[in-house]
Amino acid sequence: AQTTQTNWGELIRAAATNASLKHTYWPEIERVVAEQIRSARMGLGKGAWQLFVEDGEMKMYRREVEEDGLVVDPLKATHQVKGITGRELCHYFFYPEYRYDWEGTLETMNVVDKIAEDTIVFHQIHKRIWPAAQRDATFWSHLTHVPDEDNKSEDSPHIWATVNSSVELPSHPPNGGKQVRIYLTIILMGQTIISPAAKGRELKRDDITCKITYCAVVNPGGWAPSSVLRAVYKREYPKFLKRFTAYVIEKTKNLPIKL
Ligand code: 6CM
Repeated sequence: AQTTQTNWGELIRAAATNASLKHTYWPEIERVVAEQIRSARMGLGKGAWQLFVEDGEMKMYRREVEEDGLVVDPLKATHQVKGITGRELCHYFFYPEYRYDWEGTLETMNVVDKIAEDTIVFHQIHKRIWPAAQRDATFWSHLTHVPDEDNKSEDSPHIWATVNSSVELPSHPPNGGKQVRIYLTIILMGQTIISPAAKGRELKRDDITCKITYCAVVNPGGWAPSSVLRAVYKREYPKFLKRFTAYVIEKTKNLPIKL
């Protein structure tokens, strides 16, 4: 039995900026981010996860779940990529200036509120997928880092994470336009592993590997045929994770390593 339980809330608070801590969203951000980190770190656990994509180091699992006839299958993906850090991974996922470069499902992205350097509120319109109606989403996004429990030495890099979670915005009511509002909770987490061979000398990109966990639960908000939705996810999630990680490798290859 586990005797000590990590207080993720405390660790997330320690990493947060003052502007985030003071915002009315903070209690929710802390709760959702803690819950997402806890479950991303848990691995596959006992749930009925089925492997539906395997491509090199990348593995994607889903649980088939429907709510009110809508597919809301939770997704859990793991991947390992050489040459980048968890911090770099989450940097390019979080900051809006890079999003159009890698997000293939995007029609438009707007920053509704930059609450702080580590918390941003977005409105996104996604590309229409035939035969369903177009979707949009409003969500806060929070960038954080916590000490690595598997590697407790003082100088070991932190685990970095970006969490996106839907929020209602009076300025952007759901189903106001021609889009159907989707609801999402997503975490992208990166743990940096440093090769023991690098000890005592300057670190090179060849010495580092990023262990990635990506979990997503997306409620499509309104009717969409289950088979089409599952086919879209099976195509789009692997495409996203491959394209995005290749993008981070390309962006960072000539930059100093940011642990
Ligand atoms: O996590 C990803 N992207 C983030 C930044 O954009 C953010 C976005 C999440 C939206 C994910 C939903 C996209 C699916 C839109 C189409 C829905 C169509 C329904 C009708 C089909 C019949 O967290 C990467 C997201 C990768 C998406 C596969």
